[in-house]
Amino acid sequence: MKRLFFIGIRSEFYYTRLILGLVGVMGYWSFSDGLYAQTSESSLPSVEEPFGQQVMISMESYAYTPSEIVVKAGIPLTLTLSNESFLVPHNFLLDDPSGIRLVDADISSGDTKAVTLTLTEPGIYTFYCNKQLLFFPTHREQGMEGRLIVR
Ligand SMILES: [Cu+2]
Repeated sequence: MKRLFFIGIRSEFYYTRLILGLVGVMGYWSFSDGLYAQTSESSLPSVEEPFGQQVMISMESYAYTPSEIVVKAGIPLTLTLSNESFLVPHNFLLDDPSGIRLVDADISSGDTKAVTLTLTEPGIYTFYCNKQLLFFPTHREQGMEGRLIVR
């Protein structure tokens, strides 16, 4: 299972964030769980992501890549969903830990859609595709599902 540890929009905004962090304009937080241990900015004060969290998810037959995503609670999250399948429609259903549907997005073959939401409760959210051709198993049953871990 592939893992994606979200670390912010590094390329474009890294230096802006670095400078803002150094002058301490917007405060900072620290993480003790090692989530940022692999980044060079881990020891520097960091500002809240001013542009939110961005995650790209590609949809194939029958999988999401990545299928496991770790994000932070309370910060807007934009999921950009791309259907890479040829002639196969997919959807993206996201349920919260108690099973309440938060996102229901249909994405046609070759299309891309962005969904923005803010998840305030830490926990394990599940996402999957329930499309189905005739009497065949659903896409979820064929492996098209994943986990969104909110910390
Ligand atoms: Cu599907």
